[in-house]
Order: sequence, then C-alpha cells, then structure tokens
Amino acid sequence: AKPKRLSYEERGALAKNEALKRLYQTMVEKKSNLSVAADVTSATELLQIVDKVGPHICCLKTHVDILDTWNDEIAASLVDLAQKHNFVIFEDRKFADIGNTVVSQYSSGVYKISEWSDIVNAHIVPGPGIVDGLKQVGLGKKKGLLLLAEMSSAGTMAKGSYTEETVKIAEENPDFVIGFISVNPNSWAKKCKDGSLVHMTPGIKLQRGGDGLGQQYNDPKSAISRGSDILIVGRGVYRAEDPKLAAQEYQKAGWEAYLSEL
Ligand code: 5IU
Repeated sequence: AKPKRLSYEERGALAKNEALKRLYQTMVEKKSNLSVAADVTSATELLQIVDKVGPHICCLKTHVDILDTWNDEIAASLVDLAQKHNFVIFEDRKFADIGNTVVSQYSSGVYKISEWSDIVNAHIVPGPGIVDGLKQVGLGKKKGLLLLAEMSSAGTMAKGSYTEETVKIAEENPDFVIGFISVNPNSWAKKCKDGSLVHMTPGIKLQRGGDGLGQQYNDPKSAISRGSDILIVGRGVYRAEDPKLAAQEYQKAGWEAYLSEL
C-alpha cells in the first residue's frame, strides 16, 4: 500500500512562509484544492467569472498580460474578490531573466505584479540569481514563489536533472520558495526533504486528451495520486456552459481525491 500523505493542516504547520501558510489555511477552510486559471482576455469577464467561481477555489491563477485592459482599479477589484471569497492570487508570470531584471519586472511596469499577487512563479533557466532578485521584492511583502519543476506540455524540456535542480534551489530558499509547478511529483520529489512545499499542477480536465497545441490533460484523481496538491483548471471551468457548476465539480473531485490519499 502507498504510504499515507500528510494533511494540508500538517503541511501548513510546517510551512516557513506566510503566503504558503495562508494558502494551506484557505484550502482547509474551504475544502478546496482547486485553482482556476481564468484565461479570458476581457477584464470585465475576468471579474465576473472570478466572482462566480470564487467560493470554490483556494487560488486564482491569472495571466495579466492577456487582458484587454489593466489599471489599478482592476487590480483592486481582484484583491477585493480575493478577500470576499477567501482565495490567494497567483500571477502565472513565469519570470525567466537575470536577478536584476526580474526585480523590475516583478515590482514595476504597467502591472506592478508584486502589489496585488500573493504568488508568482519562475523558470530556473537563469540559475538561482532569479530567486534572489524576486525575493528582494517579495519577501518583505510576504509573497511566495513557485519554481517550474515540470510543465504539462508535450515535449517539455523541464525534466530529469533540471527538475531535480529546482528541489535544491527551493530548499536553499525556504523563506520564499513555497513549492513547484509539477506534473508527476511522486516520480522526483522524494528527494525533497521539506514536506511543506506545495505541488501545483496544470493540465487538468475531467475529460483527458489534449488541445492540439501541446497541452496534455490528466484527470483530477490521477493527478492527486501522482503527488499533486493543487489542481489548476482553465478551460475545463471557464469554457464550461456554467463555470460555477464546473468549478464546484472540480472542487469536489479534487477534494475527494485528496481525502482518499490520507
Ligand atoms: N500552464 C499550463 N502548463 C504548464 C504551466 C502553466 O497549462 O506547464 I507552468 C497554464 C496555462 C494555462 C493553464 O493558463 O495553466 C492551463 O489551462 P487549460 O486548463 O485551459 O489548459
């Protein structure tokens, strides 16, 4: 039999980062390990969808650079919705530059991501300096960083020793790195001694398959059994006829899969 997993409560108690503690707490309070990727291009539609799915998610994943418009008011509305429905905001920015550049990309520009998002993510292609740069901006603001250990797309080069290197960098930065973007963490994360680190997994859909552009879908139950903690669902929710109902369905599927692992 598979060894039992630590509960989200237990993981939260081990967490060394404020944003990570908050994330686990939200999951427990709402009985949700669902993150919705609301990848619509209309800012108005984004706010409408988030208000509908808000009660069912622990985390909202955004791609702010696909929106047709952006201003401080939209940022404030997202933060209001996060408070209203109790979820954290993860901007899927995938930083990939040298430390000095990501400092500005994270804090400045049109989007000022560090002002409204709780979590961001980064590739480790540049080496650990990217974490140092992002940490300089985010640590004092109680933010957290996910490292891209794996990707869900076909032919991804994030595998093998590259994936394992993310564990090393994460464990060297326990105050700021809160976990990974993972697809099959049970196959590599045993080397990770820090049991608090979270695995968030994109490419989730109740109907498996792909999208013709490289995306590969896995269903909630098998993703959780492969070691995932949080399921990221985009089109499965926002393209559904009733996004609220779909979010509810994914919430239930993800939570039942989690309970069956304990
Ligand atoms: N996303 C992936 N795969 C990855 C990473 C991010 O799909 O490896 I890192 C993002 C892209 C999109 C969402 O915002 O997750 C998945 O959306 P769909 O469920 O619509 O495929």
